Amino acid sequence: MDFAQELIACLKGSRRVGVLTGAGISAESGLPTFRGANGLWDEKTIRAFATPGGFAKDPKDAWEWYEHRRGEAAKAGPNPGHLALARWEEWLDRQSGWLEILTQNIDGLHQRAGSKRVTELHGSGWFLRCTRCGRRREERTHPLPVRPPRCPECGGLERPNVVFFQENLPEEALDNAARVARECDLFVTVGTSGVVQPAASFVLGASGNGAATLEVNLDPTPLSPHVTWALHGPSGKILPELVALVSGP
Ligand code: BJW
Ligand code: ZN
Repeated sequence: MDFAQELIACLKGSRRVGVLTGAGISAESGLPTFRGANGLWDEKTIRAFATPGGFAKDPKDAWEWYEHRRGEAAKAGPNPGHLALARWEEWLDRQSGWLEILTQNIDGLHQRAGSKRVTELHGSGWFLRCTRCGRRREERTHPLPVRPPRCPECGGLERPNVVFFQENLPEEALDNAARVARECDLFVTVGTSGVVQPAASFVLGASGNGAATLEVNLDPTPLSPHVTWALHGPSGKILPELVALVSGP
C-alpha cells in the first residue's frame, strides 16, 4: 500500500480518535493565531497579558485584549474544519466508537459546531474566575459592562478562566488527555504550532502507546517529524475531505 492508501485505511479503521486542536483551526473563522503564518500576537503580547505577572501588573490592558478576542469569537462562527470534526464524532458514535477533542482554544467554536466530547485544556474565554475567592461564573455578555469585571460575591477582581503560562492545566483536563492518548487508535493534531507544553506532548504520548498519528497544519511544525502522516494545507479544506473518506463508501 502506498502512503495515501495506508492513511485512508487507517482513517476508515480507527474507532477511537483523539484530536488536539490549536488556534489554526479557528483561523478560517477569522480568528487570528498566535504564531505562524497569519499569527497576530507576538510572544511579547502573549507574555504581557497571558502570564500571572502580566495580568497582575495591568489587569485593565489584559482585559482589553481578552475583551477584543471575546468580541471577535462571538461574531465568528464554526468553519468547515470544526463542522467536519463534529460530523466525524457523530459517525463514530454510530459505530460504537468515539472521537474526543482536546482543544487549546478558548473560543468555544467546537461546541458551537456540535462537538460533544470537548476538553478545554486552556480554559474558556466565556467563564470568569475571581482572583480573591475563586468563584467561577459563565459570562457571555460582550462587551462586559464593567471592565475589569468584579466578582458578584466578594467584589474581587475577576480574570478570564483561562490557563496563563506558568499555570497548571486543570487536573480533569490533564486526566482526560492522558486517557485519550492511552486509549486512541489514531491521534490527530490540527492547527497547532506544537510548541506549548504540555499540550504538544500528547501526540508523542499517543504514539508511544501505539496509536497512529496525523498532523494537519498549514506548515510543517516541530511535531511533523514525529507523526505517521503530516498533511499541509488549511484545516477547513483538509478535514472535510478526510471525514468524507471516513464515512464514504
Ligand atoms: C493553520 C491554519 C489553517 C494557521 N489550517 N493550520 C517544557 C519545556 C519548555 C517549556 C515548558 C515546558 N513545560 C511547560 C513549559 C512552559 C510553558 C511552555 O510551554 N512554554 C513554551 C512556549 C516553551 N507552558 C506552560 O506554562 C503551561 N503550564 C505548565 O506547564 O504548568 C506547569 C508549570 C508550572 C509553573 C511553572 C512552569 C510550568 C501552560 C501553557 C498555557 C498556554 N496559554 C496560552 C494562553 C491561553 C489563553 C488565551 O488564549 O489567551 O494558550 S498561550 C497560547 O499558546 C494559547 C494557545 O492555546 C497556545 C498554543 O498555541 P497554538 O494553539 O498552537 O497556536 P499557534 O498560534 O502557536 O499556532 C497556530 C498554528 O496553526 C500554526 O502552526 C499555523 O501554521 C497553523 N495554522 N492557519 C491549519 N487555516
Ligand atoms: Zn470573589
